[in-house]
Amino acid sequence: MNKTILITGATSGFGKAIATKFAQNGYTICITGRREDRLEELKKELETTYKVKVITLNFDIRNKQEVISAIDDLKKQISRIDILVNNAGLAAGLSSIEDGDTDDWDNMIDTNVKGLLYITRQVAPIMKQQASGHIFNIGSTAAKIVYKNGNVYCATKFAVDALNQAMRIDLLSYGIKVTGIHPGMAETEFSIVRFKGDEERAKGVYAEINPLKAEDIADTVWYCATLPPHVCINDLTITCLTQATSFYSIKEADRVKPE
Ligand code: NDP
Ligand code: 8X3
Repeated sequence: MNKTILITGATSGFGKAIATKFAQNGYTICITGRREDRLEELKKELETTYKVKVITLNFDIRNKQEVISAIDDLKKQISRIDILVNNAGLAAGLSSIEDGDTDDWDNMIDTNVKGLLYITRQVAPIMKQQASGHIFNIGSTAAKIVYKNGNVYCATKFAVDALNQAMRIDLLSYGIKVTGIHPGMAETEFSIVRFKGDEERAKGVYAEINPLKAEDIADTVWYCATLPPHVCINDLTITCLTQATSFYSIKEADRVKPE
């Protein structure tokens, strides 16, 4: 049976890599994001290269009505959703709490927490009716340990971690797997967004650590999604070799290399 995956925030980074990985493996791909041109470009690329069906859903996840309409539209085009990847999210700014920009706070809370909830509220009933499905929630190492100036971003990811645990309990009776994936530093557009387009500053975050790549996260999601039906990975933290937690990391050059 042809399987379907819905990935939020697939116009770049993890979401795009996950869409590509599952397209390579024959899934019907549903991708969301605000940048319509990027959605259309990815659809064309995946359909041409992998001969799979790709459905684009162009909306802002912070807008509840847009989320409801998009999933209603999607239901007219597909008969089931096997996997939901709650990936869309961002960090905006990096400031001490007394200096924080409250618009940035609203943006992070509305996207990372409320957006994830809006989508899940529409998709979970479909999986419940199927009595099967797999929800991935993309948290972060910042969901486990808070770091300096990360305050509100970390709080949104702690919320994702809590919701991941809660969803697994609520959906336990319906054969729905719920998996939290918690990546450490990965070079995507994440830091460019966090630093409001300052590409030099963003590059500096990853310059000396040999960071994770988006494809590493796609491979991890694929691994979790292809385990036997009775096995559910609840929670998985993944970092590059030079990072231990959201707090401790070293430079690649300082790592002791084998003789
Ligand atoms: P990117 O910036 O590369 O991708 C973010 C994606 O989220 C884009 O596709 C973007 O699409 C989408 N998005 C953001 N805001 C909205 C919105 N309001 N409505 C709809 N879509 C939105 O970053 P990553 O791939 O790195 O980030 C993906 C997830 O991984 C995020 O939740 C992030 O917090 C998390 N993460 C990232 C880490 C990293 O180091 N990179 C580490 C740990 C977790 P568009 O702009 O087109 O709407
Ligand atoms: C993204 C990882 O450490 O840049 O969640 O906040 S970090």
